[in-house]
Amino acid sequence: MPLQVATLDAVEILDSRARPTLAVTVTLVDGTSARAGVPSGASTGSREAHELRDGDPSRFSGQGVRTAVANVKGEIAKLLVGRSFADLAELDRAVIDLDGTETKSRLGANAIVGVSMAVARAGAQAAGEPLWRGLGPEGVAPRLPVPHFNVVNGGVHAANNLDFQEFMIAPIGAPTLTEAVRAGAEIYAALRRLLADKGFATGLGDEGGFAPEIDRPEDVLGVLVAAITGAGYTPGREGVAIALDPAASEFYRDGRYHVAGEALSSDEMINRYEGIITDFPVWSIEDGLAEGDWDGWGRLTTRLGERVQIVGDDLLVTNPTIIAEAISAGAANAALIKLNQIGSVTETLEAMRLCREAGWSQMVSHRSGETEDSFIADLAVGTGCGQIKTGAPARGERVAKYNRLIEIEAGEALPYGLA
Ligand code: 2PG
Ligand code: MG
Repeated sequence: MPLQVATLDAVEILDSRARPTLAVTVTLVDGTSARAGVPSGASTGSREAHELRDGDPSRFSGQGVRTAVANVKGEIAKLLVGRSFADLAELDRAVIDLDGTETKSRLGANAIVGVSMAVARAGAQAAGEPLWRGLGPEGVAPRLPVPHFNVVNGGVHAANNLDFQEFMIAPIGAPTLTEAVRAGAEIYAALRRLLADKGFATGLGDEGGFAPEIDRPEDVLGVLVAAITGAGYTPGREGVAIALDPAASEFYRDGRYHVAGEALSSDEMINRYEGIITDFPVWSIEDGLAEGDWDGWGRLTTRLGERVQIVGDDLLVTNPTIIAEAISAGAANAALIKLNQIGSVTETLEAMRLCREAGWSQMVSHRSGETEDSFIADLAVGTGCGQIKTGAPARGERVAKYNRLIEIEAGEALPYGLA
C-alpha cells in the first residue's frame, strides 16, 4: 500500500531527563494519524547520527530543538505532502537525500527519525496491522524478546562513583515475557530491600535503576546475585542471567581503563572481564572496551566471545557500514540497536538484517533520555531478534515498553526467548 502523507507536524516536548526532544505527528490521506516520540542518549558514540540542538543559550542551556521541529514542519513536510511513496524505505531515502549530509546534520537525525517512526506507525495502522507486524521483515518470525532490566546505574547515568554504567538482569529462562517482567519486578524489589539493609541509598539513576555508592563492579554483582536468589530465582541462563554495559568509552582516558581506582590496559581489562564471567552469571558484555580500541575488541571477542555475547554499541552505532566492517574484522558478535543512532527506521532494519545474515545476535535498546513512546517494543518483536533493554521495571518511560510487550503477548501467542 503506497504511503501518502496529508499533514506532518512536530512539537518540542520534554524527555525523561527534562531535556527537550520532538514529538512528530503524521496524518495520511486516508485519515490515519500516528505520533512518535524521539529518544536521546547521554553516553553517545562519536559516530552517531547528528542530534540537532538549537544552541541558543537563553533556552534550555542551548538544548532546545525548535530548529529540528521547524525542519519537520517546513522542509520535510514540503517534500512529503502530496507525494506518493511505494513504502517506508522509499520515503526514508527521499528524506535522507533531502538532508544531503553523511550524519543527518543539516535537518537533524532527531527530526528525521521522528518522521520515520511516525510514518512507520501510521503505515501499519492504515494496513490494519499492529506495528510489530508492519516492521517485520519478510520471512522473519516474530518473537517476544528477553527483557534486560537495568537495575543498577552508574557511569554518566548516575551521580555515584560506579564506573560501569549498567547492570542488567535478564530472565532468559522465564517461560513467557509476562513471567519475565514479573521476575524483573520482584528482583528489583528484593534489590531495593537488600541495598537498604546494607545502608545504601536507594535513589535512582537515569534509567530507573538504583545508584548506590558502590565502586567495584564485582561488589555490585555480588549484591545482584543475592537479589536474584532472594527473590526465589536461579542465577544463570536457565533462570535469570546478568548483562553488563560498562560503556567503557566513558572511563577510557590516555590509553587506560579507569575502574575503581585502577588504570588498566586493554588486556588487563579483558582479564578483569574473564574473572567476572568466571565468578558471576554474566552472559553478555556491551561496550566492554572503548569505541576507538578496535584491536582490543578483536582480542576481547577471540578470548571471551565463545562464552559470552560481546555487544557493540558506541562501537557500531547501528550503522550498517560500520557493522559490516566489524563483522569482517570479528570485532564483536552482537550489536546494540538504537533507532536514533542511525536516524531512520529503514537503516535500522538494514543494520539488523546484516547482523542476522552474519549470525550476530542483536539487542534492541532505548536511550537514557526517553519518552513514553513504546516503538522499540514493537521493533524487537517484529524483527524476532530475541533481546531488548529498556531500563528498570520502574519509571513510566521505561515501563511503557515492558507494558507494551505484555500487551502484545496477551493479544497473540508468540514464542518467547533468545533468537
Ligand atoms: C547505552 C544507552 C542506553 P545512552 O549506552 O546503551 O542504555 O545509554 O542512551 O545514554 O547512550
Ligand atoms: Mg551502551
